[in-house]
Amino acid sequence: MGLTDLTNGIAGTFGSLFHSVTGGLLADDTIRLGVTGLSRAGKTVFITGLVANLLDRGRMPQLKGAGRIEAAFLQPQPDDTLPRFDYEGHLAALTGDNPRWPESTRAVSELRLSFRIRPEGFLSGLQSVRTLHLDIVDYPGEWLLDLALLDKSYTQWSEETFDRIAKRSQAQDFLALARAEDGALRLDEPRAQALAASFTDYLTAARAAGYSDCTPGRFLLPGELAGSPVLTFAPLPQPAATPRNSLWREMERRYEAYKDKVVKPFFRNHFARIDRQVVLVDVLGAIHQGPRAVEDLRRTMAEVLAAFRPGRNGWLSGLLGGKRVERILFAATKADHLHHTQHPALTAITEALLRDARSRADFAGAQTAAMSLAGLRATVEEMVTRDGEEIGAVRGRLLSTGKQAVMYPGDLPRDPARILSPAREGAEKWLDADFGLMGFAPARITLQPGEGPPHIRLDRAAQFLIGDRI
Ligand SMILES: Nc1nc2c(ncn2[C@@H]2O[C@H](COP(=O)(O)OP(=O)(O)OP(=O)(O)O)[C@@H](O)[C@H]2O)c(=O)[nH]1
Ligand SMILES: [Mg+2]
Repeated sequence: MGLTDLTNGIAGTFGSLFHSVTGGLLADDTIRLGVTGLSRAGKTVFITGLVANLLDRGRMPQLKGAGRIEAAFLQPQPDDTLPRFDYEGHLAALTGDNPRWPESTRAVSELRLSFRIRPEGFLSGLQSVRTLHLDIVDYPGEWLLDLALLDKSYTQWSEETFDRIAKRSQAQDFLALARAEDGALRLDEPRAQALAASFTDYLTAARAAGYSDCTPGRFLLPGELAGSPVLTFAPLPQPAATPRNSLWREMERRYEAYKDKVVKPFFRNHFARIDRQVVLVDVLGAIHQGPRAVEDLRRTMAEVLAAFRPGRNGWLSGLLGGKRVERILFAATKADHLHHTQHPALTAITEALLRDARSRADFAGAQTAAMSLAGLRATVEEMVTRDGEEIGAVRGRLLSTGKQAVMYPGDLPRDPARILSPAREGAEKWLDADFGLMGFAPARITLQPGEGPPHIRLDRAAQFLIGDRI
């Protein structure tokens, strides 16, 4: 190595050092964190609990870099046209004098939490305090299901929908109406509206009955699109001829407009910009409802998570252009219904339930993890004696009566197959057990200074999601 090489090498080293120092000074770091899950999965409670515990970190021992955070504060979000996540309103509901669960939200919203972080290590004297923004985006998991529509023509979508809902009691009124319709006749707007209304009624009833495959997603959450043509369509059997201006042709056109004007903008404006993702799943709720609900949840989640394997969808992979979600956390929510000794079983069932989808996401290069958590812990643990045996239970205040009650929901099997196999095989009931669940109300709490509301594993979740950047 000659002298010039040597000096070049040294200059190079100093150059990159200088660069990293000034880089730290100039550019603020931003993580865009998506939080999703099907309706009632626990998104609002999770975000509220997470933000409260990131602002006051007394209950976050597993967040390794917490000691370096000098300050955490809420700031105006970067997107001016998105509704802000109503953190203060939801926190007031959960921790007020008369604590209650927040209202259902069912739309996209955003919140920016910023940290001032002290540098550590041998460069700490050179680097000044840096800022990390955490932009949290809450959006319904049902919207990801709409991705599957992009690959389907109106004819395909109609056929598949009819196949899927043919046997469901909630769909019979709509099916009768749709079968009586002649799509070849000229469009009559009141008839189109009646079909769309009946299809929406079916979706609403199906969701209430515990089905999770209720798409198109925006039919249940129309917002400002209510009554517009993009939401005034329904599946129809294809008639032999489909002349111009026929009902069938117009339905097809509106279905395509839904894809172009509703589905694609969501993926382009929100989904494509997400760096890290939390997928919340109410596994306990489905187990409580029975094998059919578990199987339905498994199939729906596989479809939801297809969005994280963009290679399967040409349009989406073109949009992302190689950008990938870096980390995905799959979390079973409401784990405070179980004594902690049962949490490993719940996590194992969640992993098995999402197995197809998880390996896909892994394949796409994302780092994944699964855990059981509670955004707000509404219970305390208690040992009870049953048939002469000590078992771990939980105690809390019942939603229904306001009275204290002790609950033991049943023995979750260590082997997930004992839950998933009967579900796949279409069993009506669990063979050897019932999994009871009680609805608990949030407990009244008095917080010490520096402490957020009680939770389960929000610190581990935060460590996985943002720990490497703190
Ligand atoms: N015990 C307990 N219950 C919870 C927890 N998180 C959510 N829940 C229950 O689940 C319900 C739904 O939670 P949300 O956070 O509103 O769910 P979401 O996913 O935002 O629901 P939508 O806004 O309707 O899509 C709550 O009303 C509670 O009854 C938790 O950590 N512990
Ligand atoms: Mg919500």
